[in-house]
Amino acid sequence: MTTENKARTAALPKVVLVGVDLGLPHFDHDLDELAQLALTAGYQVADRVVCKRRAPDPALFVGSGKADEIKALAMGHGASEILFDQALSPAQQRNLERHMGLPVNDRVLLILEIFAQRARSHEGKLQVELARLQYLSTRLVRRWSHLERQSGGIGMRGGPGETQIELDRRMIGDAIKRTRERLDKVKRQRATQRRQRERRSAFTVSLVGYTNAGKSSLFNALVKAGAYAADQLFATLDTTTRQMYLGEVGRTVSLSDTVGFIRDLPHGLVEAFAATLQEARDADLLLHVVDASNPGHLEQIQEVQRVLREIGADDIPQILVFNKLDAMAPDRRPLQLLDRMEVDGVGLPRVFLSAHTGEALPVLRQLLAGRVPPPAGGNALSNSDFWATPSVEPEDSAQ
Ligand SMILES: Nc1nc2c(ncn2[C@@H]2O[C@H](COP(=O)(O)OP(=O)(O)OP(=O)(O)O)[C@@H](O)[C@H]2O)c(=O)[nH]1
Ligand SMILES: [Mg+2]
Repeated sequence: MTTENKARTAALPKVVLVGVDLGLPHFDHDLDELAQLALTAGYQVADRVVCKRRAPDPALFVGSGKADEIKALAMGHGASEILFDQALSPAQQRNLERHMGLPVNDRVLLILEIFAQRARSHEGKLQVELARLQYLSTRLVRRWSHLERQSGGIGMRGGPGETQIELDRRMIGDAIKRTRERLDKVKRQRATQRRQRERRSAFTVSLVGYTNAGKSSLFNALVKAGAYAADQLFATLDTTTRQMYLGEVGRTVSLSDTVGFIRDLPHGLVEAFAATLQEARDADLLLHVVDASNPGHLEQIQEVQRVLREIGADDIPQILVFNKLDAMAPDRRPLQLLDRMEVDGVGLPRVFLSAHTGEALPVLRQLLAGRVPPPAGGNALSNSDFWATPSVEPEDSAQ
């Protein structure tokens, strides 16, 4: 780390990360993903606490002894905030803040914060705004109980606070309605653009995948566009679409880079980003990009499949792109760069490649070329025909 970087990091607010192992299979014992989310949101991680519980404590999520321990640790580090890996209920968050005397937030808010920092386009901003308003509407009571305590005093019970809550609820409700209407308008514009594309009978391919898998890097490698790729979670929030010429078949297909998925993606965000994700929903083919060098990549695949089901895109043909081949340990390198892998009972073509070095990129292009039906007017194939003619033979997968 350079001196300049060190100084910059030292100035960032410190946080203590907390993860509670409830025996769920996807629990991240090292809290690495939460740490990366925290870094992306502009915090520095002072310490990590992991504890085991059979079930969350309804009041504090952790036991009160553990809460004391976390508080002492946070004090010792001079931390200004505590971040939980799991979603906290409004009551748990409120109780924890009282107990700790520090702001306590969860993964959901962290993701919302990153989205808010990243949103660039009109549509992206509206989407984040909607998700934030929805999140806020469930936490309103907390904010106002805080104000009540301040302005309360003897003889001032209830009254003003409650009116304020009512007023605020209504304002938030109105704001949600307005934001939704504006988003609907953008959605209609998108639909028009899509129809125009369809009229040109463009074959559309969408890049989907877990955040940081390398979707934008692959997008750039395929179309030589300048999409923002960075070692941050949610580097991309807006869908970018470019035409990609497949010289192999003399056809142009339309390629879209999309927002990344993540475990426990706040539900409001999935809903808010439905317009962006619509691009994936309407694609003829999905390139599901996977960071093959990530030890948790199998769980990440499952998470992406879950979101695809949620947005109704699970019936679209998929090619698995196992990216970051260059970063895989030599003993994990597959013997074949092209094979099939079973996901949710379906055998999917899988290609190992590196968006960085360009290794095996031509294999993917070939695979794509083999899947693009001839231009309209020619012998156009339906999706099912397209899927019934795999150019790759089923094989036992290497992993
Ligand atoms: N070693 C290696 N790193 C890669 C490769 N492709 C992408 N990366 C790195 O992985 C990180 C994430 O890449 P992005 O292309 O931004 O990933 P993304 O899937 O678009 O991420 P989000 O937009 O945040 O969802 C960056 O640091 C890239 O440099 C690759 O083939 N090899
Ligand atoms: Mg990206």
